[in-house]
Amino acid sequence: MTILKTCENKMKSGFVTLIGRPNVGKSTLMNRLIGQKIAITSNKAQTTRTRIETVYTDDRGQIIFLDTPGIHRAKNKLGDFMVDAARSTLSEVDLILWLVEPEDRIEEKEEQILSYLEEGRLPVILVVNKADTAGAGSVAACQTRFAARHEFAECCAISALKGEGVEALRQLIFDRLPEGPLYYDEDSLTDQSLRELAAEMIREKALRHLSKEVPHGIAVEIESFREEEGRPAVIEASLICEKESHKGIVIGKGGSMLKTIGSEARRDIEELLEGPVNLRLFVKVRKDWRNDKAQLKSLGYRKP
Ligand SMILES: Nc1nc2c(ncn2[C@@H]2O[C@H](COP(=O)(O)OP(=O)(O)OP(=O)(O)O)[C@@H](O)[C@H]2O)c(=O)[nH]1
Ligand SMILES: [Mg+2]
Repeated sequence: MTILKTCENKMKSGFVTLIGRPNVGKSTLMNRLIGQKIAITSNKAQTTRTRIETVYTDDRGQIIFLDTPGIHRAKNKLGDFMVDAARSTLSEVDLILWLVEPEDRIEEKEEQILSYLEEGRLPVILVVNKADTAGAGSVAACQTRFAARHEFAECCAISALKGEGVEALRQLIFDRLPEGPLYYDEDSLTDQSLRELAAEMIREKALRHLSKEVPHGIAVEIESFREEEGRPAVIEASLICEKESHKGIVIGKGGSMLKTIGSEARRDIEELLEGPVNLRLFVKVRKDWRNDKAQLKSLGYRKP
């Protein structure tokens, strides 16, 4: 993204992070807020592994959103990296959106988040997501439970999935941001490269189709990415799994699992590149890569 040096009068702008426990709907909400699918989503916890920056610009100004991995008790080095990536955004932003679900109680992960919030003095909006799954009474009770533990700048209820309450939230965000310049070109959308987005789309299909511990041990590495005028783009990618016994599951009977992941991912990547794609997938094993510092680094799980 190119940084614009011009400064517009009376425009609002700033950085906003989305935090919360895994699976609460942070990535779904960020995609809604910018009106495009950039971050992958799934019903499996710990889908997002790195911080993802996106930009929303309209005549009110510009919001830079940071989607983050869910806060959880890390069980390996990848988990440590993820929690660090989420926590570090808290010192870089103007405003925090803390997402919870209507039935959530203040338990270990919530205590962890509260302790992070207490370290800074930034305004926090409590966002009760998945309001479509609960009655108004549960939503109000949830807000009361959380408001008893932290002084929120605002509380709101939304459904990121259905889009309900999302424009009202966008307005609340603009109301809270300072006047400032457009940090990025108004056409900017994300800091993620096409390679990174393609790899994530493949990982999303793996998360959606594989079960138990297998998808959590999957990483995707783009081996080659060739775009040529007038020809389908050729992308070769490897699905990395952490155990030999997972390899066969990822390939599936007669290659059926790999075929499903590949054809669904190809459709998404074709939409992204706006043209035909020839996607070739391979499966590799890198034993216990989630606990191997060098492997994590080479797979892109490193601090910027
Ligand atoms: N019913 C309902 N489901 C939702 C809503 N928002 C998100 N979901 C679902 O919740 C699941 C998790 O959504 P994600 O956006 O991947 O959650 P996340 O907080 O980014 O999760 P991590 O990346 O693992 O931390 C997905 O199956 C979404 O479709 C909502 O408003 N209502
Ligand atoms: Mg996510």
